[in-house]
Amino acid sequence: MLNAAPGPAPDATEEDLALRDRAAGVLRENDAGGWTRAAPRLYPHQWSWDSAFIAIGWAHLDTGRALTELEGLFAAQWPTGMVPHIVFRAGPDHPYFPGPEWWDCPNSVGTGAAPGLPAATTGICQPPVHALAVRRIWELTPPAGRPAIRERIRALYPRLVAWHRYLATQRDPEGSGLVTTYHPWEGTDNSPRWDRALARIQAPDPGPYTRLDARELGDPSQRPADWDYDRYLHLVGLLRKYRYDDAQIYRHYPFLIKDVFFSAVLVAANAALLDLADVAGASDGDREQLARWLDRGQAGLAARFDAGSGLCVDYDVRAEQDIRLRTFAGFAPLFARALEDGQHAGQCAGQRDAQLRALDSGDFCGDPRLRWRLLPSTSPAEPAFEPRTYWRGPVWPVISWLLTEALTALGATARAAEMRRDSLAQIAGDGDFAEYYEPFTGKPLGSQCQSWTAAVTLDWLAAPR
Ligand code: 2M8
Repeated sequence: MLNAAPGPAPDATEEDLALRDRAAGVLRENDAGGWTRAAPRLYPHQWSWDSAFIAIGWAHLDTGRALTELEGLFAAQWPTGMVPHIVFRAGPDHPYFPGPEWWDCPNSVGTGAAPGLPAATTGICQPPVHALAVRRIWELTPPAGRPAIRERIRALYPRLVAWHRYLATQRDPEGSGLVTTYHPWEGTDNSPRWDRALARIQAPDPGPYTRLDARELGDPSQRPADWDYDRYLHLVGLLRKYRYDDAQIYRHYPFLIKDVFFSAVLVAANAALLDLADVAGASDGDREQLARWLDRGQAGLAARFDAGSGLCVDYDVRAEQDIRLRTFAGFAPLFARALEDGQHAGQCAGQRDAQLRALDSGDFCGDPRLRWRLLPSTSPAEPAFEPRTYWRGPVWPVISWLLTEALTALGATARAAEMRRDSLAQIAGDGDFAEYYEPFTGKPLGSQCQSWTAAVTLDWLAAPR
């Protein structure tokens, strides 16, 4: 556990306290009343994994408010158990493209979701960070607040289990322990991990559409290309055609990826739900099921580990091909935080050391050109690397946060502390809680006042330096 008490760390400096105030100010400013905009202008709605990180930030200010964030998100959960990637809550004054009409989920029959869908949503999902957030909320709840928070966690817990069940079954019909993703928007949009799979897709002209993102940022080079967007929209059209029915999608749809990063988050999240089992009064059946999913996930990641590179390898289900690229996702076994105990301990100990070596190698954090020794989203040694373009090179604080948590859990506490210090220095520098950072110059990029950046800042600041 990193931060056992709410509030700033006991050894916080004046600068830390000022940064904390600013981070809290971003969450308060983006608070839309029980839910938080992912960013004030670029992302005006409620995003799934953003909400989880945001709840971690809120937990340092008000654990009740933190839980409200997740309760609102899970109120939009689909009958299948899927937690949608966006809940469109902002209303017409806050335009976002593509909006609910592109997804047309209320007319989806395959899921049985419509017409009883509780909210306008998209029809895909994002990494399941939510259980990590609930665990943090519980850790930070002061004794006097525990009875009320416990009741609310008890009520939310079955929804979390249903969410994990959806991922472990509908998204893994092979029982491989690895989650199949359907769309680049299921986490790391224009990561080069998807390039080959997208290049195979013959996207017919999607017709005229107006992107708001590039206009909002004023610099299209920081965003996915139109080539990407044509394919993203084409894939949404296909998902609509298959009525968001997982069985149909699996049969006909062209973009199915065993995503090792997404799978790793599920492993860590299953462990978090097991940690919360007593608090939530989980049944024996749920506990056994969660332990099985955790074990299967760990085995699935171990099977995708490449000893030569020390990295974990995604798999393109349709093309039946490995996706061998040096990106942050290669550290999936670290992100899973489950390398030391359990059934696969022997196998995993070797992987842990290899991963730690790869992390600080010249391909990643050991590249001498880096402003800070922080993990870039794509290795600068990779031909696809672009230092300013979204998930193709920049450093993302939320990924750094998942990594510092993982390193701490795995006992690499000195490296975790260094990464936390560097991340805080990065955020405290230029800019205003940027979405992502140029790895060589440290320049803030993307949206400013990004909620999840402020949220992880609050969490980092609560840990002793
Ligand atoms: C980014 O994705 C959205 C689409 O979902 C976009 O580019 O418009 C990604 O970084 C995603 O992971 C994140 O959840 C979202 C909101 O921060 O923005």
